[in-house]
Amino acid sequence: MANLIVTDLTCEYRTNPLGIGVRRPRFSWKLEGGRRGILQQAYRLAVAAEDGDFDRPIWDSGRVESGESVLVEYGGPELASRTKYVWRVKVWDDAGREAASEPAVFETTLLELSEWRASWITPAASAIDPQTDAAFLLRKSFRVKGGVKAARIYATAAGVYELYVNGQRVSDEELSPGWTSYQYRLQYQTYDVTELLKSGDNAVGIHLGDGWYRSGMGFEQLNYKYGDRRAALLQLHIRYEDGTEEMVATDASWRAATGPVTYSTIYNGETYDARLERKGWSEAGYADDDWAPAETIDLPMDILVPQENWPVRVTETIRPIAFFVTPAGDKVLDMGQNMVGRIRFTVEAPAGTTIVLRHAEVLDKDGNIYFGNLRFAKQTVTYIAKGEGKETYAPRFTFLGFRYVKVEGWPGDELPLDAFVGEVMHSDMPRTGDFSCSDERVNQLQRNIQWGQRGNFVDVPTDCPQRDERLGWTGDAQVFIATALYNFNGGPFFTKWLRDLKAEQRADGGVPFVIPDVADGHSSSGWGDAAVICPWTVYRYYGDRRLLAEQYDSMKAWVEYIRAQGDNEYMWETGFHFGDWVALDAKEGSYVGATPLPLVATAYYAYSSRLLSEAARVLGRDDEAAKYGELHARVVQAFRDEFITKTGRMASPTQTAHVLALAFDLAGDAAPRIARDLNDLIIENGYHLTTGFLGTPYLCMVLSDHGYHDTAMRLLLQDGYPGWLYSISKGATTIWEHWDGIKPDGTFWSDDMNSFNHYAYGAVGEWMYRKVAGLDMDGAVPGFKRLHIEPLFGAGLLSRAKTSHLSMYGKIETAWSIDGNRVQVQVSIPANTTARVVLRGAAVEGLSIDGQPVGAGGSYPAGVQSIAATDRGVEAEIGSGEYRFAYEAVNLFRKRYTTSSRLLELLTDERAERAVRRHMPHLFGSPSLNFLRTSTLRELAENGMSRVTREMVERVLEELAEEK
Ligand code: RAM
Repeated sequence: MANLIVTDLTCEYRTNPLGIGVRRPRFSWKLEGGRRGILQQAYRLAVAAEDGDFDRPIWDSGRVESGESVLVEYGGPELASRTKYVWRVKVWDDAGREAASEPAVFETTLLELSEWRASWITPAASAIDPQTDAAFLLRKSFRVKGGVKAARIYATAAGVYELYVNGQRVSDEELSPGWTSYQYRLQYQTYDVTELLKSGDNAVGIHLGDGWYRSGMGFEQLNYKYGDRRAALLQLHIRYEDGTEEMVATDASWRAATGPVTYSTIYNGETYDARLERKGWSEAGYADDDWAPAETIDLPMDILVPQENWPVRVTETIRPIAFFVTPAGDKVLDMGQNMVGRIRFTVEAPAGTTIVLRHAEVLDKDGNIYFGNLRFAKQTVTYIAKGEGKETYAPRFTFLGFRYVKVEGWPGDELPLDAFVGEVMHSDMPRTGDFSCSDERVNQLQRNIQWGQRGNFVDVPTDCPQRDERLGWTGDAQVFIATALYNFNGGPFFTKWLRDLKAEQRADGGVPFVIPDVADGHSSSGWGDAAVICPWTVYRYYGDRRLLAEQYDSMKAWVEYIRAQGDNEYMWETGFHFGDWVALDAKEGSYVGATPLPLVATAYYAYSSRLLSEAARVLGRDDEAAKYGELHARVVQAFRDEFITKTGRMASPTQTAHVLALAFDLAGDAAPRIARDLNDLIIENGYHLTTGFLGTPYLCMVLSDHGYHDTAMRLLLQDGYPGWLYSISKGATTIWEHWDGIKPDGTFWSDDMNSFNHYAYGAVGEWMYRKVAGLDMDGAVPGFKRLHIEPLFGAGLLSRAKTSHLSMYGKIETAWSIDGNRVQVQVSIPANTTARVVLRGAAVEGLSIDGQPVGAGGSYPAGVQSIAATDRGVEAEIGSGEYRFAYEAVNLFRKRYTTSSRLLELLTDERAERAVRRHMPHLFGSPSLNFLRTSTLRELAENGMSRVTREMVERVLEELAEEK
């Protein structure tokens, strides 16, 4: 038997992190090794001082009988500030094997605010106009004696900054300090600069741009600014071998100037005049006599928090795939991908040559580059060459959303492709998910979802990355979070954002539309619910109880806010709501879908009160669990009384009304009928959806959950308008804001709100993982400790699907393939987890595992605890390891209606088709149903059809029989 290994040690989600600011950090590790069914029996955690002397540990948990291996809290004496610790873990598994990890480290940051000695500084107003558009340079020289043991910089800015020591960039982190609700919280960063210091003269430099702080943020040109004056704050701590320490901090002795960046904002881009570069400005010995003095400025210190989110980085570079000249005569580069980040280019040009890059997402139907949807955002980068040979440049204080770049002023007629490179920027979250299947269009959809996530996870979960908006829309975040967390590890990302949400929540519990709040509006149903849904989802995916506990009051305040609205405590019928935003059933000229707002609002009210009650239960607040459980039950009752008829139909005929009632379990006994009605609605609409932001995320999920997975699959694979694959047929490489962003005739939906990189509809990704590929977690246990694997196959429309998710326990994989009735399901289950595998259409006889037949009642292969027949197929309980199941499926693709096959027969003959045309003319004539060509009818007949159609078809069949 191979050895047990304990590996992948992380502290607060990170590997060997610097800058840990929590007092009780949490540790996670993974087990691996050599046999199936591994469960951790016990662990022993130890934390030692920097010297790694575990004989004299700072904390030793002793052997703890526990299966916990994720986010296990430090339990030792108080940790010291700015201190490195070494930790390790030993584990025992259920077979009595033991394993000890390699040591890992974490380092605390400034744990007390009082440790901040630095002052906020900015160029002296008397010398440099504080309102100048130009970025500032701030510098300071200092001496270092020999023998530096360690040196750290703690720094932040009101603005965005880049940090240099002795002429070198200190870090590859971009757009620091990121965007938070600056009035309440501002992240500072920790950098290890030990290697950059030298004995003797040194210098530190800060390049300071406007960023989110002063750029002017907010849609419709709100141009909200946090403050007028940019400033920087920095503290460098040098620790010498001899035990002494020195500190360099921002104060009035620093020197200030403006530099080559003459303009930069988030929406508009950056202007860089290379002739204004100050060569060597962050090096020792640079003559800064003609620089201005810095002055201190009074900005708050109590808003400082250590970096919480993954930093933004360039995570990938891509080359343009083409250069072309448009019909309008513009020189344009095609990056081949709608991306977010920037272009870096290298040029040789005479001094003063001005090169202008204008960034856009799409071409119009004539092939010209289209800027209309950017609204007021200029997304323009201007570079003025210094004329000293090869010059390389990329903007620093902005990011752009684009696939096409119009280049003006480039020397020469052609744009040489190798002079340009696209740098993709976003929060550098570890990628945790993959999905692929036999339909390449769906694979493109998955790529588009992931690109959409990357482009809109630039420190804040935004609606879009290109126009004058790029805001942390709460509704978009809540619909997408479940998909997001399959794709990338979003623990730290959402921790930071939710703390901002909590900080900006109103006293009455109302939640701003966007977080950070720069938009002046609050508390729409489906948007404010992010306060509840997001912390709950993070808890579900990572078992992060601490975040749930932290956010609990915010969750509760939101539910209480709803309760206080209007006269009816159990419904939400008042106020402004975005509703089923941009749904296709919206009235002409409106963005708000046809689903009644009180229905939407009450549905979300029910859902949020249920999650709140569950959160209370998890946190051991039993009274509140009961209280909100009761509230939930009453809201559900009110919903039923108002929105479901006595005979069990939805009173509102929209797809989204049906979807929400089912998704949030509001329908009770009426659920089967409502699900069937929804299925009918979809089929009668020719397998097209009409749903918007709130209905779409759950549409396929509720169909699959209520026995209509085939319909869900047909919706997914619909490549006509509207549907997910429609945009792909139009060449999309990201998810669009509107189903008809580009219409079938090539024209645009409209200029005023038409993003081509909006992740909301990418929320279908969760269903692809959970239902199509079958990689899901058990409802009762958080963090993927207990897995539920149940691929639904679906009408033979795909022949295979494959997915993986890197959970906190390790990598989960599922893969299935179908050939005729022959089904193969392969799974890989990480150590210290267990899984229930449901094999649809399988029988115990005829099932094999790893090529070995499983006899009824026989003994099971290693790792398999039980195998049982159910009405769905076979259920196997397994432990960790890799397994290959194979079987002949029975009844997998059952025909739903017997009339279908008869109709199909009839339709093969012309006489019958004529009869159908005669008896069901509306199927062919009516505009709403004109999709129903005979071929469609035949397809319906083959794959099950709606109630209405079925009844009519039956009538036709009867009459045909009589004619005979
Ligand atoms: C727009 C954005 C965003 C949406 C709001 C309601 O500004 O498209 O995605 O959440 O409207």
